[in-house]
Amino acid sequence: LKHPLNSKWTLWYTKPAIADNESWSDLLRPVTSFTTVEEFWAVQNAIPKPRELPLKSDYHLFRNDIRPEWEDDANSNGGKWSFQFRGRIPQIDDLWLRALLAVIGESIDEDESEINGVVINVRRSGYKIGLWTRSTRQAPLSKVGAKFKAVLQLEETDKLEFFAHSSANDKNAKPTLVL
Ligand code: M7G
Repeated sequence: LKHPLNSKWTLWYTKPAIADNESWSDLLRPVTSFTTVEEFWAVQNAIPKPRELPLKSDYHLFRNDIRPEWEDDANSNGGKWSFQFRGRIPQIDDLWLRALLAVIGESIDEDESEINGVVINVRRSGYKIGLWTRSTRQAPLSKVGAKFKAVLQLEETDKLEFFAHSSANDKNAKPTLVL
C-alpha cells in the first residue's frame, strides 16, 4: 500500500564549488523525485543529513517541475521566508525533517497554492532554511510564515524574515516582512 502525496516532489542538491569557474548551474542537480510517503522515507533514509553535508552545499525540495531558482516562472513573482540558525546546531537534522514533512504534508498552507519548495544552505555562519512562496501577497504570507515559525520551533523573539526574489541579487536588501 502506498500513500500518495498531493504533488510530485524533486530533491535537488547544490554541491560546493571547487574551482572558481564553476557556475551556479554547473553545481545544481536534481537527485531524485517521489510521489508517495513511502518513497519520501526511502529517500530521506538513504541520503546524508544536513549535519553530514559539506560547507557551501544546499538541499532544495521543490514541487512538480519547478526549478529551485528565482528565474523559474513559478518563483519569479515570489520570495522566501528565511531563518539563519547560528553555528552548527545539533538540532538541525530534526528541524530540516520537520520542514520537509510540513511541506510535503501540505500542513503549512491550507489552499496549497503558495508553497513551491524549501531549501537548506550549509554555510560557515550556520544553517539557513528558506520556504519559497509563489507570490508576495501579504495575507497568505503572514499565515504561512507564522506556521513555518512553529515548524522550525523558533522562539517568539526569533525573527523570521521574508525576502522577495526580485531583490535576490541585492546583498543589502532588507526583508519586506518580519515575523
Ligand atoms: P545563496 O545560496 O542563495 O545564499 O546564493 P548565500 O549567499 O547564503 O550563499 C549564493 C549565490 O548562488 C548567489 O549569489 C547566486 O550567485 C547563486 N544563486 C543562488 N540562487 C538561489 C540562485 C538562483 O535562483 N538563480 C541564480 N541564477 N543564481 C542563484
